[in-house]
Amino acid sequence: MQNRDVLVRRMTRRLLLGAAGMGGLALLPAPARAEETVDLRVPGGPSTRPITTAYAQKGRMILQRTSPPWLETPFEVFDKGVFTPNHQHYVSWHWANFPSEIDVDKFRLTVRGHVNQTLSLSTKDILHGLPRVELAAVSQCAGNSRTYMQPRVPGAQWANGSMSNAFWTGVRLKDVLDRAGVKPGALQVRFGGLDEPVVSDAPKFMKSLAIDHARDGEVMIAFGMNGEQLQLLNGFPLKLIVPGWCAVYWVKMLNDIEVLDQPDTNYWTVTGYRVPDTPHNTVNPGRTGFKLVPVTRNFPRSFITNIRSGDAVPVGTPAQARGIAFGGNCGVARVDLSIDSGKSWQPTQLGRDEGEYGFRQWQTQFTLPSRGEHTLMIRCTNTNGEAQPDFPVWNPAGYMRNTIESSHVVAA
Ligand SMILES: Nc1nc2c(c(=O)[nH]1)N[C@H]1C(S)=C(S)[C@@H](COP(=O)(O)O)O[C@H]1N2
Ligand SMILES: [Mo]
Repeated sequence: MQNRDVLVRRMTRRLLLGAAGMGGLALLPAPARAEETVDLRVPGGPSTRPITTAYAQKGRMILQRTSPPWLETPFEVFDKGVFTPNHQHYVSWHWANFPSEIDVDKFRLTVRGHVNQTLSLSTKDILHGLPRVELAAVSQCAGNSRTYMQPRVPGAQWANGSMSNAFWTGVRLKDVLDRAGVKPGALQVRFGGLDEPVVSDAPKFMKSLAIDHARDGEVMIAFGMNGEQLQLLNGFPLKLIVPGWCAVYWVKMLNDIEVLDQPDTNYWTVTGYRVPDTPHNTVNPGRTGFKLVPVTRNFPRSFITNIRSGDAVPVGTPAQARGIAFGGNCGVARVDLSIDSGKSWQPTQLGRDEGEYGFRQWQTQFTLPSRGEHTLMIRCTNTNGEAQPDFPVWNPAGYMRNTIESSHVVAA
């Protein structure tokens, strides 16, 4: 990320060139030929998925569904650095009906509802009329890692790659709301994008935030990711960034902001994306009668990225372990490794802090004392003192899966 200013200048110029750079992207690729597959090591299978390179602006991705696209970041990408390259940033949409081409000269972001003045902002207004802010943040689908839930639950069978970290550039949502002038009595702010349901009686995708959250000065409207304009599949030209919160709130192709003085009753806010109101949102399979609440923030997680289950590790000599962690809704305080199935833990060294909402690299050396099978475990504790659970989170919708991750290795 050197030369950030140069990158942002270049991005700005390109964004203002209009649709030229985005014109006519083919969103529906040729049917995937499963020439290359990846083994996600899903207990009980099916374990393999095709790899695709057929999507506009995207490189090698795991194909979970063709249309609307669900493209997963291959796990080895997380071993290469804390910022997920744009061409491998995961993709998820609810409805297939979204534009493949956007004329940025015609594009407008509307701010309306319980405000003094309705706004219709062009991309130029956003790029040049408001203070610019930048921040690293992990976008994680609430369904990330769902495929590892046991018993299995319906929904996108994501492995651990429906998460990505980027350095976002944009403007504060607060500044945009202030310009419209929020009236007293405002309760929530609802966000919608250019995508539409494929059938008319299905609910348009929208999400809302409480008014104080929307005005916290951190929630932003991004036009850049990792020093380039947003990729189309990731929400070009504007995307809401809600640092520390689940990606379902990060509305893509954002073109409508509505300040509400009544609670939002739309499907995606009151019915979709809900979890048990229990610690860690977990319940025992089969249990019923619990209260459901909306998914909200992220929780701390950590992964070993350079060693996989089944790998051989030399016995009696130091080996290197490394990976990534994130604190959820705050920074990473520590990441600890266990090489004896969780009986004892050793601290790891944390890499550079790129911002509390982003990935943090960790690394350490360890020595396996004896031949045979060993279980490595990795545990993140965040700056609020919250650690990963040592049991697997489970709920019927398969959201917010979390546990201390294990790798079973063989010392030889
Ligand atoms: N407009 C719009 N925004 C959306 C969605 C959507 O369907 N439409 N899906 C949400 C969900 S559930 C996820 S996980 C993220 C995925 O963002 P990405 O494709 O940029 O990775 O977008 C969120 N924002
Ligand atoms: Mo999601």
